[in-house]
Amino acid sequence: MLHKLQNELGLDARIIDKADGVGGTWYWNRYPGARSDTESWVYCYSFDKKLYRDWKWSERYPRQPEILSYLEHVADRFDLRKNLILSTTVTKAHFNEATNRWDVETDKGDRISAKFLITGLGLLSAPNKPPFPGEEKFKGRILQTANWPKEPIDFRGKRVGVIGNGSTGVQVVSELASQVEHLTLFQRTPQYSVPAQNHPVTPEFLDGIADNLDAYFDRVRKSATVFAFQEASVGAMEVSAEERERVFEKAWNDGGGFNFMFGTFNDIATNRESNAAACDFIRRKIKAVVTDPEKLEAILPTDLYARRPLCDNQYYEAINRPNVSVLNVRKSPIVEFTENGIRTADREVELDYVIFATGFDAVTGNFVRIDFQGRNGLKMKDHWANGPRAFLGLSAAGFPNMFSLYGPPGPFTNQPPAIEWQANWVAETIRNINARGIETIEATAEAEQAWLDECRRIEEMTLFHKIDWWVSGANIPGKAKAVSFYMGGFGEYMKHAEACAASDYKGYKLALPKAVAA
Ligand code: NA7
Repeated sequence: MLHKLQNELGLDARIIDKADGVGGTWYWNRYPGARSDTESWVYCYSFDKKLYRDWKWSERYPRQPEILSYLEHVADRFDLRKNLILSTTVTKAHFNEATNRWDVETDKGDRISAKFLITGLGLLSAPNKPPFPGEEKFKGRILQTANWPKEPIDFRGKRVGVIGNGSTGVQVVSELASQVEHLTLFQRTPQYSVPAQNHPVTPEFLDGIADNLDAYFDRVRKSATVFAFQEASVGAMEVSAEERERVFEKAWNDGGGFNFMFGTFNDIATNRESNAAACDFIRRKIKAVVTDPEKLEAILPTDLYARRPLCDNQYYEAINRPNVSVLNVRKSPIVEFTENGIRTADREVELDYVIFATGFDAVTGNFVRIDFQGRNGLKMKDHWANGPRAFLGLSAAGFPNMFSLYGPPGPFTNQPPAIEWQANWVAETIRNINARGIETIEATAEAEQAWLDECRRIEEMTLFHKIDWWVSGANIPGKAKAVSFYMGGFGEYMKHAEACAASDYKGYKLALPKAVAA
């Protein structure tokens, strides 16, 4: 976004970030095992052919340091650092109706006046750390995956507890199990995970994509989920049981969580019977690896397969190791931290480290932590008290000249190519607005409501809606159950946003300066 504004539109633009470097998610999440589970060659920018050709990813699923180096490289390459304000937190951003500008304040005392305010706050960036009694007594060290220290930690010979087994917990457990003396997983809800099947990638393979970059990314963006794999067009119940088994087996061997959910059949996330077939397949695979009956009982999922699909590097093999224990904390909850470890309802576990992999106050978390105020004193946290609402996920009614990249309720996809597309859309909108001397662009309440209704209509057709998890806000006690995403696929999302721009921004109100309008 900054590249577009600074280098293409020639605007005076700044990024403010609380971290002391670029990278966002990949700055903060430095935990052992952290890596993308999207193919590297679509987990990157596509706007610059030379950049795409020059950067050679080493693996199918790159590790956190490699992704962070890429983002640092991009910041240097496009001369972005001169407009970064780092180690700085935005505390307040109020729309000033007298000047039609945003007045932004930071914890460092900056006062910035801006015509446009664009957020890139991340949907999974406000960490959730549930409080447990007695943490202050614990003599070991408490760590949080989403706020991991920069210095390396040697876990060899240590007793490590991990709380949480989502994408993050699965990566931590898989990475640390063979290093530590003993690892205890404090697990609430077992999940379905399939192999990642990570492998090195060759420069020739990446060059092949670079040779047809526009066509390749055009196909990727026109898909529903914006991944590299071919999405399925057939339902699981439309084929024979033998064919279903063959397709699942192939996806298992090809690897990738999203591939397993969306590349096998087109109704795993919408049809209960198809979903049950996928669950049955994965459960059989888990049973073939986890031989200890007690661990198997703890780790075997029974819910719908309708959360963010996970993939792993030998996770179930790690669980099966003799130095790994799994405790079911739904049955026997964590009562407190003690001097020496964690006490659950039925035992005390001695630990040197406790790692919280307990997820995020997702989707709206960072929006409600900043004092955003639109017209008539409207606070974002009040506007969104019952869940996020914003036309196209980009613009909330009452918040003029504000755009949220990958804001809610927006696309549910592999993010980088989708965000890049939105950044282009926002840049073109700003170019248009400025060229015409328009002072404000503001989503109407009707367009915002219609978009939310459409998001709800689609989400209710999916099984994702039947589960209590971060997508619905249910992982945070007291948070309103909400519709957070547009689940109609990115291809359809682009059509909505393109139609909006082509109709001179139907769904937005455009206002000329008062003097001109009069
Ligand atoms: P997730 O997927 O929200 O997982 C958080 C995990 O932490 C999950 O297993 C939770 O269990 C568990 N949790 C949360 N609170 C508690 C308490 N109080 N006690 C025990 N266990 C708890 O977060 P991730 O970071 O793994 O992944 C989030 C996204 O980041 C992911 O989709 C990727 O896109 C990147 P629960 O399932 O709620 O029972």
